[in-house]
Amino acid sequence: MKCFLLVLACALAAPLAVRGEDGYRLWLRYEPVASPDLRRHYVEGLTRIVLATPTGAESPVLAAARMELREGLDRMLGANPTVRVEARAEVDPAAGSDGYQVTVTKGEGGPVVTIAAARDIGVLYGAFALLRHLQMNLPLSGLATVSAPRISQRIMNHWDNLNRFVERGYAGFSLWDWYQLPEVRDRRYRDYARALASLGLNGTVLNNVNANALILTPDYLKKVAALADEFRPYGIRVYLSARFSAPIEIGGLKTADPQDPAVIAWWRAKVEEIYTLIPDFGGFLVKANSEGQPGPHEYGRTHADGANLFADALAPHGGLVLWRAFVYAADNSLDRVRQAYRQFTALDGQFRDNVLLQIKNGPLDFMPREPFHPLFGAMPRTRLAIELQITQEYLGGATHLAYLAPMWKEVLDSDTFAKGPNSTVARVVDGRLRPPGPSVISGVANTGNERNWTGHPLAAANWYAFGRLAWDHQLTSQQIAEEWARMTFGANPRVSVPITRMLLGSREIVVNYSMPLGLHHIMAEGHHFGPGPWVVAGRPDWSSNYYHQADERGLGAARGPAGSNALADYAPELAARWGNPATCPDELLLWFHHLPWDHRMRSGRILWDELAVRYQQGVEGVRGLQQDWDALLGLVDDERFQRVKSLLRRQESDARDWRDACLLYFQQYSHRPLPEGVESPAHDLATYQARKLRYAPGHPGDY
Ligand code: GCW
Repeated sequence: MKCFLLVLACALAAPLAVRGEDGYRLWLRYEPVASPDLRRHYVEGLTRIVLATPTGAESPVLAAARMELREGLDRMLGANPTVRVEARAEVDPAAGSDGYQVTVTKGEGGPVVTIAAARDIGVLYGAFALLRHLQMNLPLSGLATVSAPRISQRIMNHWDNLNRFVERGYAGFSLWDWYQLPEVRDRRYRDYARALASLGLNGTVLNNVNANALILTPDYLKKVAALADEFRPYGIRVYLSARFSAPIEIGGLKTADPQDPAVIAWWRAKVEEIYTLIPDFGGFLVKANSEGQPGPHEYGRTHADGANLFADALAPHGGLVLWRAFVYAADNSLDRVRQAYRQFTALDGQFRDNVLLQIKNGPLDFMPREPFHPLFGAMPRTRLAIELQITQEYLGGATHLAYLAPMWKEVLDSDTFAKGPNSTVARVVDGRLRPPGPSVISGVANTGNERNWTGHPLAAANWYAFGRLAWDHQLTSQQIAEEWARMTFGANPRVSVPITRMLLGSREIVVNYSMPLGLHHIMAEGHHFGPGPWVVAGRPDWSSNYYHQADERGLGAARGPAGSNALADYAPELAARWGNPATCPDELLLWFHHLPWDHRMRSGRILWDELAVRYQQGVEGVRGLQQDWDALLGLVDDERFQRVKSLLRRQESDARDWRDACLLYFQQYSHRPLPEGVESPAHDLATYQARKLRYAPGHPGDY
C-alpha cells in the first residue's frame, strides 16, 4: 500500500515536476487566465455567445467554431457559456464574404456577444479572434470589431515530397503520412487545420512544386481527398502542385504539348476526376521550365499557353492556376534577376482570368534582403500573387532565430510606382491595382512532424506572422510579434515585451552577419546553410561571384546601365533613386552597385570598414539576443528556455563563422586590415573553405 501510494504520488507529481511546454499547441494554448479579476471580467461578459449567419443553419464549420469556443473558454476561464446558432440577415458590409462582425449587446439576462458573418467560415474566424483577444488578456470593451481579409486566397505551400522529405524543411518530415492515408487520419491533420483557420488561412498546396506526377494517380487522389475532408470544417481548400509532363508519365501519352488535343482532354478528365473526389478543390500550382522542371517550352509554347491549358480545365469548377514566375535558365546570358521579368512582361494580358502569376518577393530567391520583384510593377493586365518563404532556407533554417514579418512588410509596403505613388506591392497583390477577381498570397511552409511543428520554438512566429499578414497586410510587425509572444508565452509583459523585442531585431541581425549591405547569394552550396562566398558551382548563376563580383577594385553587383541594367526593370523614380550610390539605401547598395573598397559610406567609413563593422554588428546582435533570453530564466518554462538557449549559442557560433569566412574571403581583394572593434577571425580562410556540412536538413541532394 505504501508503495502504491508512493507510485501514485510520483505519477501525480512527475508531470508537474518536469512540466514543460513542448510547443505542440502553438499559439492556441488557452492557458487559464492568471488574474482573478480579469477572469471574473471575462466570465461575466461572456455568458451568452451567438453565432449568426444569414440562414442560421448548422454546419461542420459552425460545429468547429462552437467546439473551439467551448474548449478555449473552458480552459481559460473554467466557464461554459451558452453558444447558440441564430439566423441573422444583417452583417456589417465591411465584413465582406469571409470576414466577421463581433458585437456586444445588452440582453435580458446579461450581455450577449454575437459573432455574425455572411458565411459560416467568417463565424469561425470571429471565434478565433475572440479567443485571441482573451489570450492577450485584453478587456472586453475592445471586443466589438469588424474584420475582413484583404486577400481572398491565403495559402500555405508545402514543398513536401511523397516520401515525406520536405525540400527546404527543417522541422522533421512531412506532416502528411501518405503511406497510411487514406485510412489512418492523424489527429494532427485536424490540429493543422485549426492552426490555419485561427489565422484566417484558407488554402494549402500539399506537395512540392518540384512535383511528382504520382500525386495525380487515383490512389493518391484518394489520400488527398482524405486530407481535404479533414480540413474542410476549417474552411481550407486543398491545392496540388501539378507536374507538367504528367500526361506522359502517368497518362501514357507521348507528349505534354499544351495544344495537343489528347493532352487537353487528359487534363480535363483528370480535373473532372479530382472534383468528383474533392468538390472544393482549389486548383494547381505549377513550376515549369525552371530548375529542371518540364514545361511548355519543350513544345515551343509559352508560359501563357501552359498556364491556360490548366486554366481551361479548371475554370468550369471554379479552380485556380498558380503559375510560378520563378523561372531562370543557366544558358541565358541575361542577369538572372532580369530573366523572369523579360519573359513574363511579354505575356501580360495573355493569361486566363483564373490564372495568377505567383511571384517570389524578390527577383532572385528569398535572400535575407532583396528589393521587391519588378514584375509587381510591370504586368497591369495580369493577376499577380506573392510567394513568401516562411521556411528559413537562407536565414539559418530552424537553427537560427529570424522573425520574418519585417522582411515581408518591407516588400509589401514597397512602392512600385506602377500607377503613380502609393502603388505598393500589397495593393497590387490584394487586387486594388489590377483586374478584379481572386487574389492570392502564398507562404512556403516551415512545418514538419517535429512535436512543436516548426523546430525552433520561436519559428512558429513566422507561420503566425504569415497568416496574420495574409489576412491584413496593414498590421505591423510589432503588433503581430506581440500577439504571438503573448499567446505563446503568456500575457506577462516581463516575458512578452522582451520576446517581442528579440523577434523584431532578429532578421536584421541575420542580414548583418550573413549578407549585409545588399550582398546576396554568397551562401554555401546545396544546403545553403552558412557562408560560401567562394562557391564556384557547375553553372555561373549558382556561383557566388556572379553576385558579389568582388575584385581588386571593389565589391557588389553592377546592375546599372554599365552593368546588367536590372535597374531599368523598375519605375524611373526607383531607377533614379537606386541608380545613384548617394541616394541608394545602404541596405541595397551592393545589390545594385559595384563600388570601390574605399567608397565613402553614409556612416563616414569606407566600404570595406563598413562591411566589416556590419558583420561584427551581426555577431554582437546575436549576443544581445542571448542576453535578452538569459534574462527570461525562470519566467519561461524550462523546456523551451533550454532549447532556445542552446539554439542561440549555436547561432552565435554560426554568426562568427559567417563573419570570419566572408571577411577573410573579401580581404583577399580589399587588402585592408580589419577596422577597430572587429574581432580577428578564429581560423584561416582555407579552414572555412574546407568545411563540409553533411546531411544538412532540407537539402534534396542529401536524400
Ligand atoms: O530557393 C530555391 C530552392 C529550391 C526550390 C526553388 C523553387 C522547390 O533552393 O529548393 O525548389 O527555389 O522555389 O522552386
